[in-house]
Amino acid sequence: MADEVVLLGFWPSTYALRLRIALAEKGIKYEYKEEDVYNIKSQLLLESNPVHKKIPVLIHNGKPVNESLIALQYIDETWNDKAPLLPSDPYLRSQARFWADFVDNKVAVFGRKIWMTKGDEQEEAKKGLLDCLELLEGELGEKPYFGGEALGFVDVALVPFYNWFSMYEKFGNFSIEAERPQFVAWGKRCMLKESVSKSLPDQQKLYDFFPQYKRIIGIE
Ligand code: GS8
Repeated sequence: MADEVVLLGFWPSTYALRLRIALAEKGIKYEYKEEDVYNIKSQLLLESNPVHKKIPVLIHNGKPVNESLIALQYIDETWNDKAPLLPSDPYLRSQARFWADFVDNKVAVFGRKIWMTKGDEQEEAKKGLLDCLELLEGELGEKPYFGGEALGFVDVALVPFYNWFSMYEKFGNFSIEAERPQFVAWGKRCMLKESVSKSLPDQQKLYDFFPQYKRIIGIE
C-alpha cells in the first residue's frame, strides 16, 4: 500500500514550513491542506490535534503526529533511506535536538516580540535575537550547514525563521545582515536548495499579509 501523507498547515507558519522542507528533502509526495487556523478550524484539525488544536499536523496513513519538531523526527525516522536529518551518533543527535529546542524557545520568542511590541521591549527583543544568532554562528562554525555538508535537523527547523528576517527588520528598523553576516550567509546558502526555496513563501506575500495577520491575532 502506498503511503498516504497529509499535511495540515497555514502558509506563513514557520512550524508548518519545516515539515514542507523535510518532506521535499525526502522526496515524499503529500496532500497539503491549508487551515484557516485563526478563524474556523477544520473538523480534521480538531480531531487530529485535540490537545493543542494547532497546525502543523502530519497525518501518515490516517495517524496524526503533532508538534513540528516531533513530526520532523517522525519524518526522518519513517523515511530514513534518503537525506538523513539527524546524525546517527547519539551525542550529536542530542546536540541537534538541543539547538532545535533553542530555536523554539529563544529565536522564535524574540522574533515574535520584535513585531508584536514597541519601545524598550522591542529593543530588548532585537538584542535577544542578535545574541541568539551569535550563539548559532558559533555552533555553525566553518560548516556550510548545521548538519555538516548537507542540510540537517537544525537547518530545517531554523531556516523558516530566516525567511521572516525581513519582517523582523521592517518592524524593528534594523539590519540583521549588518550585525550577523555569517548567519545571513548560512540562510542564503540554504535558499539555494530547491527543497527550501520552493517551500518557503515569497517575501512580498508575507509582507502584504502582515497587517492582516496582526489584526487576526489581535495586535492592531
Ligand atoms: C507551535 C505551532 C503553532 O504555534 C509546533 O508545532 O511546533 N509548538 C507548535 N501553530 C499556530 C500557527 S503558526 O503561528 C497555530 O496553529 N495557532 C492556532 C491557535 O493558536 O489556535
